[in-house]
Amino acid sequence: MVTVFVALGANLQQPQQQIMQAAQALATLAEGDSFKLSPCYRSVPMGDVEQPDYVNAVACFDTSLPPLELLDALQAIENNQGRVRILHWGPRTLDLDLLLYGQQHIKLPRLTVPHYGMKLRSFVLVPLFDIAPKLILPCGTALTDLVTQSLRDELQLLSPQ
Ligand code: ROI
Repeated sequence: MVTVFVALGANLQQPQQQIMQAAQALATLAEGDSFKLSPCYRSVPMGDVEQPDYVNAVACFDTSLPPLELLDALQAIENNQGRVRILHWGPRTLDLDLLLYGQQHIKLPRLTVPHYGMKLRSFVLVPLFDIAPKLILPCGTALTDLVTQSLRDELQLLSPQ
């Protein structure tokens, strides 16, 4: 069994509802009552594509699924919520990124863990900190050393729906 962290992002078709629906689906992958979901945040889109603001959150749970089976399960949830990817870095109804799989480093054609961009993204680090303030990343960095007030200021905390 490992503890995994998954980033959720959506910016189309009632994004906060997309996140809550995805969280329910993710919870079915969790062992016991291990499932946790951060608050949702509104964030300005990263990248050059003009698109609506995102809603982002992070989930954490224990699972006995191996990495690629977990990835398949995440992609099935994305597809079930009507994900179509028209543009690389473009808008989407739901994006689920596997951030961390225990303390493992994984490099496969389909999957790189830890997620390559996570240490630079306020919309990942801040909700991750909400649910795991004491987390040490596999590279040895303490999450608390990465989460600054200026990162928090980039996000708008949303009320629960
Ligand atoms: N920007 C924000 N704010 N949130 C995301 O989840 C997100 N996801 C992406 C890109 C297009 C990189 N930008 C994003 O995939």
